[in-house]
Amino acid sequence: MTEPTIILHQFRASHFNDKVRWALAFKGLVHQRNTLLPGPHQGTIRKLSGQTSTPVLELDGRAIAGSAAIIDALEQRVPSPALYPADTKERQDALDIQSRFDRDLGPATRTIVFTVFVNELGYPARTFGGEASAVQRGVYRLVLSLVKPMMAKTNGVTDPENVKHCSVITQQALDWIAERTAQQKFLVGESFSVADLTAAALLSPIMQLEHPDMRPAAPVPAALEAMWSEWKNHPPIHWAKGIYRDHRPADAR
Ligand SMILES: N[C@@H](CCC(=O)N[C@@H](CS)C(=O)NCC(=O)O)C(=O)O
Repeated sequence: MTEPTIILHQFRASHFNDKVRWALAFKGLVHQRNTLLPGPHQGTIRKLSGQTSTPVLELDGRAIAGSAAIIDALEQRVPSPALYPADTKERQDALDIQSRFDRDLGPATRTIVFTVFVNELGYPARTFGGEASAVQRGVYRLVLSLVKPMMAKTNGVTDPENVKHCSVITQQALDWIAERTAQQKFLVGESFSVADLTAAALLSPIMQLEHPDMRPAAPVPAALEAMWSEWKNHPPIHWAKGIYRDHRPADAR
C-alpha cells in the first residue's frame, strides 16, 4: 500500500513554516510542498483551513493549521525520533517554551526583518517568489509596491514604539536563552527537543543561515546585512546557528 501524501502549504523562508519543514525533516517524512506567495495565498489557505496563516499541513485527510498543532500531529504519527522529551515535566517545559516563543519571539523577529523588507521590496519578491518564474516575480514585486502600506501595517512596522518593543522582546528572549544554555547544550534536558527547534527557527529572521530552505536570496540588501550584524554577536545567535547545523537534517523529499 502506498503511503498517503503529506502536503505542506507554505511560504518559502518564513520562520513559522521552517518549524514545520524542520519537524518533517527530523521525522524523515517524505512530503510535497505547495509554495504560496504571501497575499495571494489567502484564498487557498482559507479554503483548506478556515483561516489564512501558513503553515497548513494536509495529513491523513485533515488540514492542520499552526506550527505547534502540526508538530503535535507529526509527533503522534512518528514518535521516534522524538521532539518531545520523554519526562513529563521536561515535556511540559519544552511545550511551554514553544508556546511562549510562538506568541512573542516569532512575531517580534518578523517585525524586525520587515523593517528592512518594506524598503527593499525586490528582496521579499526574490525570497518568497523563489520558485516562481521571473515574470511572476516581477509582477509580484509590482503588487508588493502597491500593498506596501498594508504590508508595513500588518507586520507591525508602522508604529516605531512597536518596532522598539519587538527589539526588547527579542533581546529578552536572547538573554533567557543565554542563561539557559550557559551550563547546558539544550534548552530542556539532555537532548534536542521542540524547544530548541522553536527557538532557533523563530530567531532565523535575524541571522544569516546556509540551510537550503533558509538561505538568503542573493543579492542580499546592505540593510539586511547591517541588521544581521547588529544581532550576530549575541551568544544565542551562535547557539541557534549550531542547532541548525547539528540538528536540522536534510529534507526527506
Ligand atoms: N502561530 C502560527 C503563526 C503563523 C504565522 O504567523 N504565519 C505567517 C507567516 S510567518 C502567515 O502565514 N501570515 C499570513 C496570514 O496570516 O495571512 C503558527 O505557529 O503557525
